[in-house]
Amino acid sequence: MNHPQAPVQPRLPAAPRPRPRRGTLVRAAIGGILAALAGLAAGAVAAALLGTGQTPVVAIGSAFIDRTPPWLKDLAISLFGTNDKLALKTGILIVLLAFAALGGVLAVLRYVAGAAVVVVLAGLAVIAAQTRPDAGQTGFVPSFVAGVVALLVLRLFSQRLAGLLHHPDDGVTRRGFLQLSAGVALGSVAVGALGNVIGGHRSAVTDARESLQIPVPPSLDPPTGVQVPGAPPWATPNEDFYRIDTALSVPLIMPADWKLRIHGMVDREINLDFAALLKRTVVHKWVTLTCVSNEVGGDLIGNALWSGVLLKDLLTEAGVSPDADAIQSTSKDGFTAGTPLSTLLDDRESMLAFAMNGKPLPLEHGFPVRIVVPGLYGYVSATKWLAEIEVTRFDQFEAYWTPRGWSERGPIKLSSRIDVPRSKASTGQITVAGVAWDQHVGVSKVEVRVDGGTWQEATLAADASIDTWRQWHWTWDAPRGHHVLQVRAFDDKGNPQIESQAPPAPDGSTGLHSVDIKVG
Ligand SMILES: Nc1nc2c(c(=O)[nH]1)N[C@H]1C(S)=C(S)[C@@H](COP(=O)(O)O)O[C@H]1N2
Ligand SMILES: [Mo]
Repeated sequence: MNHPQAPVQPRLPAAPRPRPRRGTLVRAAIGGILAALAGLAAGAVAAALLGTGQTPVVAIGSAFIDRTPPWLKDLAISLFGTNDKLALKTGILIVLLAFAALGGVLAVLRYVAGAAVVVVLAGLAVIAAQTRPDAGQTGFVPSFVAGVVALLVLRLFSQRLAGLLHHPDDGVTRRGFLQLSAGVALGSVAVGALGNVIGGHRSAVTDARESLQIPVPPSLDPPTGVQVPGAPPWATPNEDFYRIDTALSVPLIMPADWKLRIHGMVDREINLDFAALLKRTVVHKWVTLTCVSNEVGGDLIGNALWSGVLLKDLLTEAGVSPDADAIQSTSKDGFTAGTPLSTLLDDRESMLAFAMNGKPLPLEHGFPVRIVVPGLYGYVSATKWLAEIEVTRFDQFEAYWTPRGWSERGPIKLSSRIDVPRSKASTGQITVAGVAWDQHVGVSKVEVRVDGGTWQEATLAADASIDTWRQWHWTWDAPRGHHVLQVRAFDDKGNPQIESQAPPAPDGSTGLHSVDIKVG
């Protein structure tokens, strides 16, 4: 018997993989390069807007410099002299673009393959940026933005060019490629130019800051402070100082352009420029700044030596109306704070500060002039990039955070924090240490307890003034196992800090800082 005839399957030869023509590959490589340039331009704008110098090329370059052996550095300097940095950047750019060209070619054959090249390059830049000591929280953003933009543009190119694989002579696709290339090139130039303008302005302000001559404090040495390994120092270095503000990009103000107007309920309006400010009597004072958003145990707090001019002197000169009870201070970027006049006129030395730890204010911390008021949270007092002070009444205005759910007044609350240990310790005698603060009130005692046991008195470091935080330490004979350490502070009158837990809003967190320690 015959088997029923199986239907004949015509055996087609495998479809010939289109062999890309050289012209198509060249276009693909150009597409890859243009995608990378578009990404780099976007990254430059992001870096300029964020006020970090961390463009993707700079990030990679810096990481490279950190890892360069000395002999290679010497060789580079002997080859390129003072142009060694430019040479490095050019070199990095060439290597990046070479890989981008490869990515472009791969993307036409298979988009994911090309995309992978972009992801690896951008990923390296992100890692490089984020491992810089000055990365902050946003250091990675420009490289990330660059990667995303490059991926999108690469996708456009690969879609356009895929057609040419099959129909190499398709004129429409070729024209499409040309149009896309021209568009991306023009767009990148425009965006890159924008980044340059913003970045250029920033470097002009940075240069002005670096060449400023300001009255220096007699000493930068902290008047107090014990350094326990692992705990933050008593004096917070500028680059470690927490930063909180609503500014998406750092306001850039040339000292020569800075002006302050003090007006409102005063007898005489005062207009000050930076030179006039520096000619006045300058005070230098250690003050611990705290953010109202600081959670119990949090790190939105820092201590610095501020140099500036007393607000009391300026306001007295202006002649404040007896009916006024507040100032509304306004920054260059429109942020406002409402501060009780009493805290500016009493003896706490509230100031218009122009220097932080002996250096002109860093751009992020309010360059060229900000307010510092001991004892008040930053949101009701510490206006950075200061532009205007209006003497007024609290019933006449609402400052920035008040309609947003935060209290009109913001005196700092008594609080304390454990800095070491935070999670692990070895058995035996160990040092438990931290800080306690109640600015312009003062801390008189700190106590520690283990596993809810009896409170034991810690040793306080010498008192600098009531306007700074106070370090404390306590020796613990730590037994093996899991233990809970807690701290509480007392103010100058012997009142303990509030133990009940409250979140930061509306006027500052309360509760005791507890840490779980694994001893062993
Ligand atoms: N111009 C301006 N100043 C500002 C703010 C702001 O958003 N904009 N935030 C305030 C808040 S909430 C705090 S806690 C302090 C933080 O100062 P720092 O960033 O120098 O630590 O600045 C204050 N000054
Ligand atoms: Mo804040």
